[in-house]
Amino acid sequence: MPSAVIESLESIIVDLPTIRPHKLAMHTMQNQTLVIIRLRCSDGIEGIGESTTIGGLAYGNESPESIKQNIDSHLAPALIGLEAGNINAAMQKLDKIAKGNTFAKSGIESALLDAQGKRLGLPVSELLGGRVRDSLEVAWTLASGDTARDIAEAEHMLEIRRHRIFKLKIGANPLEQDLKHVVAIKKALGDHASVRVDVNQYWDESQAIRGCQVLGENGIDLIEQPISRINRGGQIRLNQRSPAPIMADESIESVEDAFSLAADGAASVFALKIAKNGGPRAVLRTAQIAEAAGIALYGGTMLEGAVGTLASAHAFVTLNRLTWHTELFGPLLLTEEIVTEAPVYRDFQLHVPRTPGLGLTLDEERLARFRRH
Ligand code: MUC
Ligand code: MG
Repeated sequence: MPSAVIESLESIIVDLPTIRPHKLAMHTMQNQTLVIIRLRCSDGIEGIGESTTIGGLAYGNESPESIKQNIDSHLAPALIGLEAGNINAAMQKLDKIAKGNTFAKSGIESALLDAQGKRLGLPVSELLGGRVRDSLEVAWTLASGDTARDIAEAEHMLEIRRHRIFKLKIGANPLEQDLKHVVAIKKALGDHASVRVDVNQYWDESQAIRGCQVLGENGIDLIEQPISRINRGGQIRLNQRSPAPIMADESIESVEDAFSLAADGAASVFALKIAKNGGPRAVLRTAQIAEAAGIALYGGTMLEGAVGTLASAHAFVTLNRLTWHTELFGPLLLTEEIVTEAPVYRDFQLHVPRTPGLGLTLDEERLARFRRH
């Protein structure tokens, strides 16, 4: 049987409404923009992927528009005619012709895996070596900007058994105000919930010394990216003195960043994100570096919709230990989906499908309605 080749690769920008504004230190999301990848192969199989970021260029080096432009002008033409099932060859070619661009590459790697899974009748997790669990515990982010509203939201999530881990987005307000907000939420939820914070690099080291101390003393489990990714010395010092563990997020923009952070002892937990490593296979290389260095793992998100969320989930279910669980709640922040069957969240967990590929089908009508023209 002649092997299938890649015939075309389309990138589609999709704008979807969110259930409420989502306040991060650097940006307040009023909606979310996805970049959906459709990879068509000569055997009639289509693979889908997603390359999504947060807040245009506010979070990372790629925006939805630059992702689409770089795929259309550079990455897609390089793939046409290549063997669709040889994911190593395809991704090596992309790495040769394009530096960085991990968000764009992540959507493409996901689409290649989805297509190959459908071709072989296997879920993506099995292409990645096999799953060791079927579901993942999922944290929820409290980011309404209002303490009372956040507490009510958390209590509701506990009651309906959807989440019992909460991440609070802080850093935009004065330090003392943020600390009061976090401590009030932890006090209200008590031992029923794990409460963590994400500062998104907004403190300087002097603020972080006090911030980490107060949060650690008040039962906050985990502190994500308290200071700038550029201040490596500060990250090393905080990792040594903070009473609560420090997690690296923005500090990891590539697998090589993960290696250098591990070598320097700059964090004791890594947030794994397919978008920031270049795909579900690439993120597992960062996981392996962390495992070798004794660094704990957390399954992160760029607030992708169903496609990017399940591409992440298929990678995360293959991991030996995910000490800090995941935050794969992106689809739950959206009021609309562009797939026919939404991912299943039940009993604090995301349940990962065992059907071929990612286990998703695009809903053509909704895709047509929400795509940007
Ligand atoms: C981030 O900085 O981790 C993940 C969850 C959330 O609410 O925002 C993201 C991005
Ligand atoms: Mg983060």
